[in-house]
Amino acid sequence: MRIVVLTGAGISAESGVPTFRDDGGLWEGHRVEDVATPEAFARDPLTVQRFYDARRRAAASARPNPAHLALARLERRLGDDLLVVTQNIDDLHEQAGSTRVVHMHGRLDTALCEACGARMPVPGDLADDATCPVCGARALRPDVVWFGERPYELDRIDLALAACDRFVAIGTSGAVYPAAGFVLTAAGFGAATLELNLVESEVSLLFDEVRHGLAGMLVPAWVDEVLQAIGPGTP
Ligand code: BJW
Repeated sequence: MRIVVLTGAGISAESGVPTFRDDGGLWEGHRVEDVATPEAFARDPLTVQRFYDARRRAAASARPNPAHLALARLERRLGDDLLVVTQNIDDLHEQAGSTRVVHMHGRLDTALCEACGARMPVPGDLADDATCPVCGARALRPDVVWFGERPYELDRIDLALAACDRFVAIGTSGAVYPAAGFVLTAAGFGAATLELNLVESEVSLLFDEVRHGLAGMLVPAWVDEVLQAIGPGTP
C-alpha cells in the first residue's frame, strides 16, 4: 500500500510550535505579507531575518509529539511506500525518526545565498549579516518558500501523488496552494483520501473521509488501523 501524507502546522501545534492562521497563531504578531514574500524581504530584511531567527530559536527546543512518532512508526513498516510531504519548516518529523520527508516550503535549519544560490546549514542568527561561505556575499536568507516562489520538489511530489493508494492530510488549513490541491490530484489518480484536523479546513469537502480531533490522538489511531490492515507480513 502506497501512502502520501501531507502535514501542516497543526501537526506541530501540540509540540508548542504556533500555527499560522488559528487564534494565537504566528501571524497574530506579524502580518503574513510583512514577512512571507520576497518583496517584504527586499523592503525590510532585518525584520524578516529577526522573525525567522526567533522561530529558529523557539523550534530548537520543540520535540516531536505522538503524531510525528506514529508517522515514523508507519515508515518503519512501509519503507519507500510512505512519503511524508510537509509544509512545515521545523525538523520534528526527522527528530521522530522519519527519513522520507519532503520539505516543500523549505527548512529553518538551512540558509540560502541569494547571490550564488548555495544552500548551507544556518551559521547562526541571519540578522547578524552572516557571510556566505561559498561566495563571500552578505546575502544569506532563510531557506524557506515565500508566496510567489516555487515550492521544492514538486516533480517528486506529483509522481508520488499519482502512484499512491491513500492520501492523508494532517493539520493543514487548505489555504495555501499548490499543497491545498494535492487532494484533487491524488483523488484524480484513484487514491482514497482522508483529512485529519481539529476542525473543518477550506478543502474538507474534497476528501472521502474527514476526522476531527487533535493530531496527537487521531494520527496514532489511524496508523494503528493501517498497520492492522496490512498485517505483519510484506508491506
Ligand atoms: C490542528 C491542530 C491540532 C491546529 N491537531 N489539527 C489564488 C488562488 C490560488 C492560488 C493562489 C492565488 N493567488 C496566489 C496563489 C498562490 C499562492 C497561494 O496559495 N496563495 C493563497 C493565499 C491563495 N501560493 C504560492 O505562492 C506558492 N507558490 C506557488 O504557487 O508557486 C507557483 C508555482 C506552483 C506550482 C508550480 C510552479 C509554480 C508558495 C506558497 C508558500 C507558502 N509559504 C508559507 C511560509 C513558509 C515559511 C514559513 O514557515 O514561514 O508556508 S505561508 C504558510 O502557510 C506556510 C505554511 O506551510 C502554509 C500553510 O499553512 P498550514 O500548514 O496549513 O497552517 P495553518 O495555520 O493555515 O493551518 C493549521 C491547521 O491545523 C488548521 O486547519 C487547524 O485547524 C489545524 N490544527 N492544531 C490537528 N492539534
